[in-house]
Amino acid sequence: MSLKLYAHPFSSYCQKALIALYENGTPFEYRQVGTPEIDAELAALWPMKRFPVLVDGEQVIREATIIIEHLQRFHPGPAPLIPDDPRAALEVRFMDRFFDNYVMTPQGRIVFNALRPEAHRDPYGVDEARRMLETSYAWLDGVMATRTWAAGDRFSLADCAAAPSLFYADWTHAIDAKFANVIAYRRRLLARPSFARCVDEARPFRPYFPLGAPDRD
Ligand SMILES: N[C@@H](CCC(=O)N[C@@H](CS)C(=O)NCC(=O)O)C(=O)O
Repeated sequence: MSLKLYAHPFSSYCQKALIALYENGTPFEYRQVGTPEIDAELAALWPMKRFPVLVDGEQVIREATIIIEHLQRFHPGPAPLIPDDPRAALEVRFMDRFFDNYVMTPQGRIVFNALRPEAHRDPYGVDEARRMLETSYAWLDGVMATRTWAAGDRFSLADCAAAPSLFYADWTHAIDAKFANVIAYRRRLLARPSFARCVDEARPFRPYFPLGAPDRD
């Protein structure tokens, strides 16, 4: 097997890449981080020690978005996640950036703050992150009023980013009932078999969620 993925089932960015692999039934070897041996392999591949990292023969691909771009170009399957049409592709890439920068990032800020020693916590930063999530939910609610998937009618790279972002963001800073389109979209994502599989694979790790995982998906 030529593809190896360094990942962990509970990691949002790993789920993003896994959705793309599962959508296309792409075979790969799962190198699950969290053991000294695999962590050392990851550190040798990417000193940032962030995951997912994909190894394709001699090539090392870092960053979930680039992994999905790589898979589409070099290991295409039945479910293309970036459209051929350049305008449609830009919308997909824009929405992918939206979810990473304005949902996943503030969500992570709140979670990482909870992991800090008490004396180094940053309540001002957490407030800022919560305000950004509120702005993101409100903007996205308007966008999703007319869309099934993040960039239109077809499931794409943007939905790979959206699924774990909204999943964990709702746990971290609940999506208010007034954002009914976002809530309905999150439900559609949970029902998508590729993401449902990620959620199931991550269930055993829920006790490790730093803010305390709610008793629901
Ligand atoms: N920008 C990276 C983010 C990757 C990332 O932050 N991954 C987290 C797991 S969700 C990680 O590696 N955490 C380990 C750490 O922070 O030490 C991507 O898009 O792949």
